[in-house]
Amino acid sequence: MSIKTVSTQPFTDQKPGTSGLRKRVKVFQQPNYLENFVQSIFNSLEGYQGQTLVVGGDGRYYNRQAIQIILKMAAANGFGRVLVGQGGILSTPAASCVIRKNKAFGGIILSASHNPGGPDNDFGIKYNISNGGPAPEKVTEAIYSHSKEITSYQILAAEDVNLDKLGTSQLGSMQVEVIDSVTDYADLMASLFDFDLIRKFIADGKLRMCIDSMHAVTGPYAIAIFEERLGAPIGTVQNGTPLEDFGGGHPDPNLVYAHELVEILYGEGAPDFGAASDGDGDRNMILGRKFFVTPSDSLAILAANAKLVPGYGSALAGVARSMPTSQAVDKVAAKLGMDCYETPTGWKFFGNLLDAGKATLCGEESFGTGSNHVREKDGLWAVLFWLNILAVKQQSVESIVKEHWQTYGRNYYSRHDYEEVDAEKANTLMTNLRSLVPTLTGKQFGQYQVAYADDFSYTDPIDGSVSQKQGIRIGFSDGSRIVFRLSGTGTQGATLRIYLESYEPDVAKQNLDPQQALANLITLSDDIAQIRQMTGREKPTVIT
Ligand code: G16
Repeated sequence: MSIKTVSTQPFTDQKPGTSGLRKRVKVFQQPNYLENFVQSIFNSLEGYQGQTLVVGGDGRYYNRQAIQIILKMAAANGFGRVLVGQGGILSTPAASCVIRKNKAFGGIILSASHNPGGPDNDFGIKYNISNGGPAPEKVTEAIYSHSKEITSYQILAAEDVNLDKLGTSQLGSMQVEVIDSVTDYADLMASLFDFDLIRKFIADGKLRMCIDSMHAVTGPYAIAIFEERLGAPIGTVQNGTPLEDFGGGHPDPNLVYAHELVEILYGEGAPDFGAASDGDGDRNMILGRKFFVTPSDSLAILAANAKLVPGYGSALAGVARSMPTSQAVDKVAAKLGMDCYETPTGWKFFGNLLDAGKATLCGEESFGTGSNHVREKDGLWAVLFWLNILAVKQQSVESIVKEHWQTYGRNYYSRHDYEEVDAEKANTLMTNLRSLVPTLTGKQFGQYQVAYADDFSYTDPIDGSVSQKQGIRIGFSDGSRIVFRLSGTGTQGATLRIYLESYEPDVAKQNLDPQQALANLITLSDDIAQIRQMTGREKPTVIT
């Protein structure tokens, strides 16, 4: 087996976004496109010779082909060992778990998360560092710099590796170990949650649930954990076989795309609990019977009840949320006397806080919750956290949430997305807003007075790195907020996100529909940003 050095030319569009490089499959299938990016990752690293790399993905179209290329390039570039999930499958949190458990140098995860899969849809690749978390900005910037200068890559001329058979084989001087995709992760979950209690709760018939894996990566994990280890009836996990095109669906666990689950939980004879995960298993949606838990509330409720869960029984070090996530968890942190950090959007910004022991739980409005057990957000972990709380409290999801609002007040919350907007128009809208920002403080808009307005900038408290222009915040004197930012994960045009939040301490006023409660703010957001005029859209594509 010989190492080939292949001449190549740079592509100009390999700048990683919020979470790695996401493009159409067809873009990745261009000659040298994937190879250039993988070589740029390796070129940006130091000291990996002879070390271990973890590789796996969410099973979407092009996963297997990409893995074969990566294995041969890792061998040619001098890695000592690669651990790859069986069939090329590793959920994002499981990959993080495997990197940490094996003290690997890093990992490459293949996923475009919740974006649809298939030959005409999306693919993605991201690099995770040795703590198991997404590469921080200084690493992704270095990868991007290398991608602009690359002239050649190295690849081993070799047969494909059999990804379906567990065990070890040799690829040049590198060892390839095909590992069980589920066991390490499921063991970690069993070490954090009271599986005996949850199993009994299910066996006693006190909890009927439905878990929707949306034909994406969590199927095998969910079946192993909920049906096999916790004894839930077979069939509890639906859409549990990972498919290359996710069965034609959009594996995004929200009320719009997880409609199959929503219909069950809002239908006749609905079960007590429902949950869905996304393409790569790091997102979650939690439902009670005829009841939706917003991700921001979910984070706050997990934090408030963490003492009930074995893995988190002693005090939490602190909590962290991304800037656009509602301030519900801030209230919990204040009451429990712990620190609460506000970071830019992107799980990578939690890594330093978790490593430094400053935060134990983290979460984002984008259906992501997690803790210091790995360095990625973790969908099934969030489901198990909820099950553990339900089993201890023996209450319904709805009553737990409503009790929480009584204690802490309710943060009404909604995100309005305008997808695939013309990029130039979206950028102009943001530029206009930026120029308005310095003039807004103190201004009155109907019932709302602007208390502050800025373009969010974050200084990492651990390494001092600064991330600017992370979204425009307009805060009002009654605690309401509007945030505007452009998504960093879309693959077509631009996605404009508007995050709306208001605070309601009065229990008598906590039962409104969020769109109704936020109606005035929604109108105001359009007045300030001229969304309809600038985008040419009458309404958002997705409301969550
Ligand atoms: C990724 C990031 C998250 C982020 C989300 C949305 O999630 O890991 O931190 O909140 O994208 O980002 P944006 O608003 O820029 O589109 P995932 O699940 O897509 O990997």
